[in-house]
Amino acid sequence: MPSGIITKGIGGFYYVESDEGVFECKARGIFRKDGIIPLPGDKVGFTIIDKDKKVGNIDRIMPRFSQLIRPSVANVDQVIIVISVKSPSADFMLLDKLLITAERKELAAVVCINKIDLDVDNEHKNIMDIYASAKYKVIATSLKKGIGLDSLREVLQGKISVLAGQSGVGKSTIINGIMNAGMMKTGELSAKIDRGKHTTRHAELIKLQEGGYIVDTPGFSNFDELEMQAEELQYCYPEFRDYINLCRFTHCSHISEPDCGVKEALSKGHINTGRYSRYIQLYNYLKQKKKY
Ligand SMILES: Nc1nc2c(ncn2[C@@H]2O[C@H](COP(=O)(O)OP(=O)(O)OP(=O)(O)O)[C@@H](O)[C@H]2O)c(=O)[nH]1
Ligand SMILES: [Mg+2]
Ligand SMILES: [Zn+2]
Repeated sequence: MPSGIITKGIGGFYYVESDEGVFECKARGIFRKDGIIPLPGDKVGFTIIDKDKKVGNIDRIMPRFSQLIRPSVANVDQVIIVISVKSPSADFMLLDKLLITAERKELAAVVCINKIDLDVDNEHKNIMDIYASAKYKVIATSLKKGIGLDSLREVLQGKISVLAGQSGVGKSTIINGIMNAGMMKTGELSAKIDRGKHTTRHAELIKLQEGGYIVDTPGFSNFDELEMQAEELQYCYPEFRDYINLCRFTHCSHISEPDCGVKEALSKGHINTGRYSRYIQLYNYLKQKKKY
């Protein structure tokens, strides 16, 4: 049975990319009965109905190793969280919330600081240090100047990646830039239409030349509420992990308890104060939310 990967689904049709080309497939009723709806990113087995017209039928969906709800994509390997230093200025709370969500879903996360051409004060160096010390991979890019595209391409290669982040930071521009890299001259933004507008309702896997797929998402200023126990939040901070077992109390919240390993690390500068203060804000928010 030929196999492939669903790149998009529209109106009951699924586009399956395989060694023999892209097939327009329907999914047999059994999926509906089982409550499984095929998703972009699904690895599938399919039957060829018409080889010339490239029409087929999906018979099997391979087990998923991950599934995102928004966007609805299966088998995502990593999230690339895009921020910009200026226009719009970086929303660190949104960035941290997206990183926490990635941790909760056990997805790898990469921070991409875009528009560094506007960053006259070199603020991005500082942001890079903060998130690198929080154990994240950080890339600085300027699509306008064509900076950082090689690092980005290296990170994306062979993986299914989702781009996320605030509206206007340059997610769609990054995808267009990666797609036209060969044709795009330095200092010239791609004139291609905004893909984001087309992916608002239907997530689409965009194939990369060097292997792998990328999924655009429309930006948001309001993030989904975090859904977890306040006590679990600490485990979503990779830079806390080395210090949590040094706390005197097993159930230390790392806020007001004495002999706290995390606060000790904070005072020595091993943990960033901004990250830590947003941790407290989110912790209090989650505690408070539970009462209602
Ligand atoms: N100066 C500068 N502008 C950029 C850069 N990258 C993108 N832009 C511009 O930023 C604006 C927003 O870019 P988009 O790619 O539409 O942003 P987006 O993140 O997809 O936004 P949403 O789809 O609303 O979530 C556009 O006018 C881009 O030309 C960059 O590196 N430098
Ligand atoms: Mg967009
Ligand atoms: Zn502690």
